[in-house]
Amino acid sequence: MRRSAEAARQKELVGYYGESADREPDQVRQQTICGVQRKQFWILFGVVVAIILGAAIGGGIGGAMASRNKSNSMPTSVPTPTPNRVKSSPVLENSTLAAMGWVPKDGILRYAIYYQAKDGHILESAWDENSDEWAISKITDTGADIAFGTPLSANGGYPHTDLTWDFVNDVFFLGNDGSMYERQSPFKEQVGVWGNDNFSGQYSATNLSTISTYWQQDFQNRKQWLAVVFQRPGANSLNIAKYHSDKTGDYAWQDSRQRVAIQDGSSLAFAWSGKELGVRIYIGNSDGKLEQYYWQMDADSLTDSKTTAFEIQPHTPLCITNQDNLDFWKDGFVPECSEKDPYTDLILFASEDRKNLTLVSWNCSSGFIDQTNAIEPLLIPDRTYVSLASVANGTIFVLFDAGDGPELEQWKAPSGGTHSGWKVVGSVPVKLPDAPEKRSPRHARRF
Ligand SMILES: *[C@@H]1O[C@H](CO)[C@@H](O)[C@H](O)[C@H]1NC(C)=O
Ligand SMILES: *[C@@H]1O[C@H](CO)[C@@H](O)[C@H](O)[C@H]1NC(C)=O
Ligand SMILES: *[C@@H]1O[C@H](CO)[C@@H](O)[C@H](O)[C@H]1NC(C)=O
Ligand SMILES: *[C@@H]1O[C@H](CO)[C@@H](O)[C@H](O)[C@H]1NC(C)=O
Ligand SMILES: *[C@@H]1O[C@H](CO)[C@@H](O)[C@H](O)[C@H]1NC(C)=O
Ligand SMILES: CC(=O)N[C@H]1CO[C@H](CO)[C@@H](O)[C@@H]1O
Repeated sequence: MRRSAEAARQKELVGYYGESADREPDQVRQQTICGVQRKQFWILFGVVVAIILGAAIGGGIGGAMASRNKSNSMPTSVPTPTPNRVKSSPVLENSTLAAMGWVPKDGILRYAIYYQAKDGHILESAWDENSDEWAISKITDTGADIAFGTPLSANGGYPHTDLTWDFVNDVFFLGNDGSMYERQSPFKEQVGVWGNDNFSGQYSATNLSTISTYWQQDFQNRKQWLAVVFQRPGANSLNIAKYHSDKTGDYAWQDSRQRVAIQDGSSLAFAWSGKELGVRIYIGNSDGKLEQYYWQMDADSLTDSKTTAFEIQPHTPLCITNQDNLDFWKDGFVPECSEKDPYTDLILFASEDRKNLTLVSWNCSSGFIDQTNAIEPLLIPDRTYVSLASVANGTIFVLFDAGDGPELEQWKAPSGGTHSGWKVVGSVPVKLPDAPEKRSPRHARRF
């Protein structure tokens, strides 16, 4: 599947939709593109979905604050008090997590994970399959407007659904007054440079909002949709901002307000879609239950709601990854619905005290099933789950606090057809290269 091929070394072109609003997009742009030698053509059959979505849910670490005052318990050994200890983690205690995974033109799988440092900066841990190493860097500028504990979501794609462009990473976050930003790299054709792109400043969300994004690209028809879901003040609604382009042009961001029975501060997460024009989205409904909707992109409608029995509180860490059942189903019974819905959604979310996680799977033929026993070996006691983020094909990133501030771990779900075999891939470094390595408080430094 992952053919390594030499990508044509092409000139980078002007930044994506980061320019003036009423330009003649593709025709004008096309001439620039034609000036570039394309040494290779990439032909994609069918709908190629280049989606990477990250959902991250904010909020404080309620469980960590829980009182240990057990008045009627037996006197036990008192843990050594550590009142003013500086935690060695450089990550903000209530940071959210966003993740994206993609296989670009060079055929090398990559991941990028985003989280917030104690000084408010947003950091990236980036990995590629070739080097198998993580590189940590800052993606924001000193003095940038970033809310502490901002929700984060990350996504990526090829500008103009055109593979001759460089793949861009997009990170979404909130400023202090609630306005939303889209941080992009490469920015205006400069590799390694981050800048605020066109979505920035156009919308604002409540300080309770979660942000989740979805980017679907159809290279055969040169069509794409980039969607950002968030909440504005006021109960029972969800906002979806949508950017769309096709062969004839690209259209300005527009948003719709969906009236659904949703919690204020609901956790929000997109699932991977097997369909061209629709995608599932998960919310916490106003009865405190996890609920699934189907969002039809062109019609902007939220339909086909399925309420589950699973309880979910506002801001609960929540993420969804997918299992591809096609190979599994090929060998046996193939449910008719799998043609449109080939994936199993693996839905992972924290308990109210954030000390535990629940895993639920869903697919079109069997509905929702509690699979928590499959992840039990991975649930180490005395961890507080701070945030969760996922990429496609069963990879999940877990931000937890075991007493020394947030730490990051990578998990992998089994591939389709089974639920057993979850494993911890390893820990993901979160310290900037110039950060002190020593854990001793003497050397600890505030970021
Ligand atoms: C997920 O799997 C699909 C199908 O095999 C592949 O095209 C895609 O690149 C994979 N994505 C990631 C992030 O692993
Ligand atoms: C996150 O923590 C920071 C620093 O402790 C605090 O200022 C901020 O209000 C918190 N944000 C949320 C959303 O809890
Ligand atoms: C969110 O906004 C409300 C109303 O503006 C304010 O009372 C509250 O303190 C804010 N919360 C945070 C975490 O900033
Ligand atoms: C976590 O939840 C599962 C399922 O509800 C339960 O079996 C398990 O004992 C819980 N673990 C902890 C540490 O509370
Ligand atoms: C979904 O499909 C798979 C087949 O791969 C099946 O084993 C599984 O039990 C189904 N249901 C759920 C909820 O995962
Ligand atoms: C393509 C697109 O979304 N363009 C927008 C860029 O931003 C301006 C406002 O700053 C909008 O008016 C454009 O529609």
